[in-house]
Amino acid sequence: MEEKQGEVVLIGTWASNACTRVELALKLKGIPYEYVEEDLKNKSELLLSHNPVHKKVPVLVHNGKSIAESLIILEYIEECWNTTPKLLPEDPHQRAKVRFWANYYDQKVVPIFHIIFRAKGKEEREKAIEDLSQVLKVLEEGIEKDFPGQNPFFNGESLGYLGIAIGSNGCNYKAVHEVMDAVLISEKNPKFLSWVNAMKNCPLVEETLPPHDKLVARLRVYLASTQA
Ligand SMILES: N[C@@H](CCC(=O)N[C@@H](CS)C(=O)NCC(=O)O)C(=O)O
Repeated sequence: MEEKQGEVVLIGTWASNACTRVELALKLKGIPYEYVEEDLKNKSELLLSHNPVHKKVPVLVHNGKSIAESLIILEYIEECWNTTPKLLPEDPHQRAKVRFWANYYDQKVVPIFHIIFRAKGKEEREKAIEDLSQVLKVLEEGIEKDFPGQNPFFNGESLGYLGIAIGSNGCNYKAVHEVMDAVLISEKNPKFLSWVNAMKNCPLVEETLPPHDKLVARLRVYLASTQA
């Protein structure tokens, strides 16, 4: 693919939560972009040249310059297109807090989903599901404490940085339940459930998340590969 100056290109793959984040931010800000679907089993020269360190998607290429890592890309978008809707709150302490919880989600929550997929046997899986509930409880309590009486997932009417960071992954929970034939996120985490359900109802999120059935099929392939 030939890169043209002045254009925004997203190198991604449809099933990736990290890529959904970037698409949500670009769409929210109304930034036109070209989407290039990457085959992760046969990585392109385009991807390898733009993300030689991690060799992962998403990569945003803006005016020929590449930015990798989804949360860093969100910050880049916010800084470059400093228009409304804003992804981050105005107050520096609130900004730090939403970054903190987005980072917590990536460090603590996301890895447990992978552990659940890779678990060998019922006992190992149940232990991981319990661990997931515990880390989500910490998230629920922390967010309630840091943002009393507020909804930090939205900036006013519009989805914000934390909503994008968590919703891109958490909103797919029903597909994960279907594939695992188990309830991973239950009423043990009622706030988390209500947060992601509210985000799922947001039309932009609905149109940007991978289609449920297509995602279920992809996750079944992933599960089969971990159990082989
Ligand atoms: N921390 C990265 C994670 C990116 C990531 O894991 N990308 C996956 C797709 S979801 C990937 O490109 N995997 C290819 C590989 O691991 O070789 C981010 O947030 O952008």
